[in-house]
Amino acid sequence: MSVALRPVAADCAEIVACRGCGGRELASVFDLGRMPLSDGFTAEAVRPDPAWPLEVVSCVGCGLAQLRHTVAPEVLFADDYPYFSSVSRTVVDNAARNVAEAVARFRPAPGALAIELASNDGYLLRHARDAGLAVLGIDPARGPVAAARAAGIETLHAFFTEELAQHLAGQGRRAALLFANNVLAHVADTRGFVRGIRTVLAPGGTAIIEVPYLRDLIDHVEFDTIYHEHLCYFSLTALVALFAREGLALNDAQRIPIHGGSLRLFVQREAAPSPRLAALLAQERAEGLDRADAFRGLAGRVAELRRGLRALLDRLAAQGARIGGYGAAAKGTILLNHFGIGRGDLLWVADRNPHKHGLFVPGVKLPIVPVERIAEDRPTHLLLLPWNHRAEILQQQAAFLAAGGRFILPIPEPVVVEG
Ligand code: JHZ
Ligand code: ZN
Repeated sequence: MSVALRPVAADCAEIVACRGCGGRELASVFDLGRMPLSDGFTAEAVRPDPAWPLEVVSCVGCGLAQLRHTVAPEVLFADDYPYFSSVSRTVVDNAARNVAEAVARFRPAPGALAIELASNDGYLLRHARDAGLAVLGIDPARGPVAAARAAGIETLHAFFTEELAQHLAGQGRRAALLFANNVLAHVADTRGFVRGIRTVLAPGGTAIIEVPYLRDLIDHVEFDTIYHEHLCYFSLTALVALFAREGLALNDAQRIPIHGGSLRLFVQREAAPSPRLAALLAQERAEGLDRADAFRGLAGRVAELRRGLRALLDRLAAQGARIGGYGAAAKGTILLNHFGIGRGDLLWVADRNPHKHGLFVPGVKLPIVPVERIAEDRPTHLLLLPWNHRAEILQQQAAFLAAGGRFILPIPEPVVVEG
């Protein structure tokens, strides 16, 4: 492990140095206090859920924003990890486009190997296989791995580490294309993970990595994407330095709308920076996104959001509204807990993922129910927690809207949407 840690509890440790550069000067920039685990859904209706410190610090040396505390990965990504990528059409469509564009641009030989780190239920590698590539998924969560295997995608049930990368490279299994979506921010050993990518990349190969973009988090007040699973909040500046330190070149980056705004990174062994990359880096410098300054004002905007949403819910309740939650997203756990929205405010949270039904949102203990309950209980309003899937969900809930139902969008400011 290349990160210096000081244990603060059995399953929680504090970093003493930056995850990216090892620098020791870490400035506190945003603090949510103690929060339950965002994906820690359980069937326990009463007993309080464990909560852990959730504080963002910014490295004075390299500008990398990161959590001060690391909850043990075995606790975060336990065997009952409930996230299945294929539940979201937006996620699957984005993956399909990503693969098609990568094949067209980098032209891997037919039958060349595509590896995906955190391959989940095979939502991306299915498309790589259909494009004529050999595929190998790697993921630590049992349920999604079983789903991927059932779909015929060879998948290793494991955390991706430098050791695993060496093992694969030793077997001659190196990737012409390596995909890693929404996983780099999740790994505690950031540098070891990047070294693993270097090891498992074939000569001439390209790693295509998607991460939520700090710029979008700040611009759209997406504070609820700050949770224990997300250890880093990346600017492009910090990413370029991170890869360079491990002998890789971040050559190109593209902004994409997924998950509230992400970066798609193109990483290779040889340096060949694109003009697009240079422009994005210059913009970060001009706007202070490469420094602790990025977070200035965020806490105030979140407090304002909280006041606005609470006032809206209270006003609606006073008018006799019956409000449900839609989508038991990880980010919803943070929004509900930080804003103190619970059983007194919402009937339940409806979700399409059957693995979450019968469980409770951590902390606030709202029950998670199938989406059919919307038609049965006929709430007047639905608070949309996965605001990132807004278009898909509004379309899917056209009948609710047509019957006079309304959605409440919490971010970047509370608004009520009618059909
Ligand atoms: P969604 C997850 O966050 C967890 P979450 C993780 N830590 C991460 O990094 C990001 O993804 C990328 C439901 N739903 O995608 C399914 C419907 O019910 O915003 C999910 O429970 N109906 C790995 O959990 C939740 O909403 C629908 O039509 O915040 C969406 O969660 C759709 C589209 C979703 O990610
Ligand atoms: Zn640093």
